[in-house]
Amino acid sequence: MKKKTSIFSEQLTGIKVSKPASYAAGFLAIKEAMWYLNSEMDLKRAFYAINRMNKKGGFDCPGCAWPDPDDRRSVLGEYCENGAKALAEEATLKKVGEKFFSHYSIDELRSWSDFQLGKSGRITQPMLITSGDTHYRPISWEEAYRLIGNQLRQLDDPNQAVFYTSGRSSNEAAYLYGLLARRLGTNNLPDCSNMCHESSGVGLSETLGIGKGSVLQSDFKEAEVIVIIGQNPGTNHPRMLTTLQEAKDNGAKIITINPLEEAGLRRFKNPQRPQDIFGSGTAITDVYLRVRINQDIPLLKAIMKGLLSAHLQNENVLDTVFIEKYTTGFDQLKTDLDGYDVNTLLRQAGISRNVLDEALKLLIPAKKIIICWAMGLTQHKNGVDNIKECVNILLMKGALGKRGAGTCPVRGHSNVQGDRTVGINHRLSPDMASRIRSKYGFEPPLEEGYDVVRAFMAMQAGKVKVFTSLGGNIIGAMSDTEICAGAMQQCDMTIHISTKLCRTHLYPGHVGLILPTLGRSEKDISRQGPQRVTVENSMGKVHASQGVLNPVSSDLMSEPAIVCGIAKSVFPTDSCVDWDAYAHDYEIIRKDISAVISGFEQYNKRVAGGKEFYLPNNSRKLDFSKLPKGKAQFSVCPLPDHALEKDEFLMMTIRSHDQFNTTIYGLDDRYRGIFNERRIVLMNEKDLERLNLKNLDIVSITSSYDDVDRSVHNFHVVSYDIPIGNLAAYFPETNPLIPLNQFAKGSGTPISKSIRVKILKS
Ligand SMILES: Nc1nc2c(c(=O)[nH]1)N[C@H]1C(S)=C(S)[C@@H](COP(=O)(O)OP(=O)(O)OC[C@H]3O[C@@H](n4cnc5c(=O)[nH]c(N)nc54)[C@H](O)[C@@H]3O)O[C@H]1N2
Ligand SMILES: Nc1nc2c(c(=O)[nH]1)N[C@H]1C(S)=C(S)[C@@H](COP(=O)(O)OP(=O)(O)OC[C@H]3O[C@@H](n4cnc5c(=O)[nH]c(N)nc54)[C@H](O)[C@@H]3O)O[C@H]1N2
Ligand code: SF4
Ligand SMILES: [Mo]
Repeated sequence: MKKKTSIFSEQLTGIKVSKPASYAAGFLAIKEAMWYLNSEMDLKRAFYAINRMNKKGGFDCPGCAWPDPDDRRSVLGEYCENGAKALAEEATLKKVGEKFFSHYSIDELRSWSDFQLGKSGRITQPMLITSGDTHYRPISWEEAYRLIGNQLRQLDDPNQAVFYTSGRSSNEAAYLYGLLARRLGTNNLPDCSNMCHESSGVGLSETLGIGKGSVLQSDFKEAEVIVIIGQNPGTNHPRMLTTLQEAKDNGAKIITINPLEEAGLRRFKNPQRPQDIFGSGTAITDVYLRVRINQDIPLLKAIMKGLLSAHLQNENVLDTVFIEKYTTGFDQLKTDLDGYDVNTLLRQAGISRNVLDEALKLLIPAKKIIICWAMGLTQHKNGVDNIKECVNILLMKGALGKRGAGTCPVRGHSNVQGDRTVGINHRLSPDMASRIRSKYGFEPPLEEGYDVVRAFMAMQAGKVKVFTSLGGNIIGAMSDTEICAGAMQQCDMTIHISTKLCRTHLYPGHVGLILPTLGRSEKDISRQGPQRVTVENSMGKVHASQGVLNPVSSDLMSEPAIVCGIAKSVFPTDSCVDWDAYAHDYEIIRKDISAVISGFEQYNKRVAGGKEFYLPNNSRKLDFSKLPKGKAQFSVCPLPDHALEKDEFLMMTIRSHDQFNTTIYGLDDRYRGIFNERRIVLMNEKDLERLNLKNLDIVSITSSYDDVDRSVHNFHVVSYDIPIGNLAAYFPETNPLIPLNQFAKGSGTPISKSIRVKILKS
């Protein structure tokens, strides 16, 4: 058996543990936010920026995609602890320039942890490295574009180029980037969605005809029951807790489905409510279903069986009028459910009958139900089916297309949804293809391009010559870290448009370029004057974002300008696209988006003067005319089966409270009671005993797929309240355990939440 080991630093940092927290936020959240801001910049700069974040006329938080309130903005500030950390990380005054790169070789930097890499500071000028070099060195923008142009013009086939996007770009930059790829002739546009909510996109599109959620933030105020499944909002979408608190004030009940009892889902002390700071706050969850990892399908089936049998006794439980009018496939679903025994389903899910009954007691009378979910559902082999089961429940109850009800996939990166809407997709829709054709007069490629997994498989096979990334840290974020890093080094050229140093920069192709760009919080002033960009939040609302800080370096370019610079290096005189005009005046970009992307009519006017608008959403209006039978689809999904060996566990890779994906803000995971260490694996006490391990022992974690062992070493095992047979550890450190060919059926999302592993004492 071949053994693979990790390329991440395996150094331990000195763990401390305490009891997990019993609530989220509170006064400590304010203190932490201030501490982080102060550690990266002076308080004057910090206050100036944070008071303009998420405000009309200011800039959009570079953290998650949770929406700002529709109606009012709090005078105390519209941000959370983790939004402040995101700002601190971006607006830091620490810099990595020529001196830094001439001092540290890439070999040396590879031995650094992601925490150390990220904390080194903002990249201030374009950098170049070529085969055989030990260090990055500065290069001018002109020279960088010249190299890129030569390389891209030389390709035998445009499909030898890949254009990756992370979800922090603006609509304007993302639109141009997609246009550039298509102008070249490729749909190779993988993006972070492929590792994230792709399963939601596929599951929702197949059942409801749109890959986005249906609810608005205001729906939470009217919901009777909110289900939160596979999501940890206290850390990853902290202001969602305010929305949930308001929902509870209005009488909503909350059912949580999660293997871990996350602090934010237990209780919330709103830092903006004095009575919460000094009092006990709001209990969030009413019924907590501690499901075993990836056993949501048996649990959801048990819930559906419960609803069906309640309906037999009282005909008001299911919305039969809705089912008849708007859906298809209900009879097949009923027949399928008849084949399962509730007790067997519950045993598989690890849930007791009593707790199921408590959840049913809330769901049976409810007419207005919202289901919220995130990575706990999408990053499994059956990620798409997980989403379809949630849709089944909503359709049975007619909980769609009315106030207080619907689907709520909670998006990750702040503009990941917008990037997709404006064309970052490895599939080009016929509608957009024909609009590109008529707007620009060139023929866009129609064949499907690579998603992230396929891009790396193609790279491994030597089929990719140029890899470009618009943000992100693909080597840190992807599965099979070593394989992917090796594959990327085989490219002729890698081009990374980035704000900060990350692991991806350390595995360049034969020619490696880093092109430094402005962050959201920074002023973007082109020769036409100050520019604004636009973004779309998790609920389909589009609004403007304008930076307020002076850029950390005068040598930074905006993302739209860089994309145009690359385009002009390939097409110096382009008769189809006026890249020069786009680079300097984003109103022109938006005007053309109006013509190419449906839903953006009169774009400039609709975002002028702080205005915002919602994009069309067919599932909100119960219009399923684009689906095969013109109706929403019920689905029949099989049960998951992991066929674990006796000494194997199922492991989920999750986020600590002090990280944003591969950006490590700090080494604590306060709510889970873990401090100063990221190399940990959470394990049930009974499993510790069974393996003869003591709390905090050092272990290795190994996965075995297709006869290949992949191992990571030096992890503290931490005794934790997690289901027996399940483990949890942080990503990215555990990404080397996930084989590239293990991904969700139908969506290609790596199986980051259900990896089969063994634990060995070191
Ligand atoms: N501060 C901060 N904010 C972020 C991010 C960040 O890293 N840091 N990342 C952003 C991004 S890109 C995204 S996609 C989102 C991610 O937001 P989340 O999806 O909330 O993030 P994860 O930490 O991956 O947590 C998933 C949750 O799912 C649970 N879970 C895991 N497996 C299962 C399962 O099989 N079934 C069920 N029911 N639950 C399960 C875990 O216990 C955990 O509570 O957050 C965004 N916001
Ligand atoms: N095992 C495991 N793996 C996972 C996940 C998991 O739960 N488990 N989650 C997956 C998910 S949900 C996601 S979304 C992906 C995330 O994958 P990515 O989006 O690729 O990763 P990030 O860590 O968010 O990217 C951070 C980098 O983006 C750059 N950056 C930051 N701001 C900007 C900006 O404004 N402009 C530009 N150009 N660059 C910027 C910085 O250089 C920074 O280092 O990871 C996935 N990987
Ligand atoms: S909830 Fe998300 S978008 Fe809002 S301030 Fe916090 S991190 Fe930023
Ligand atoms: Mo994500």
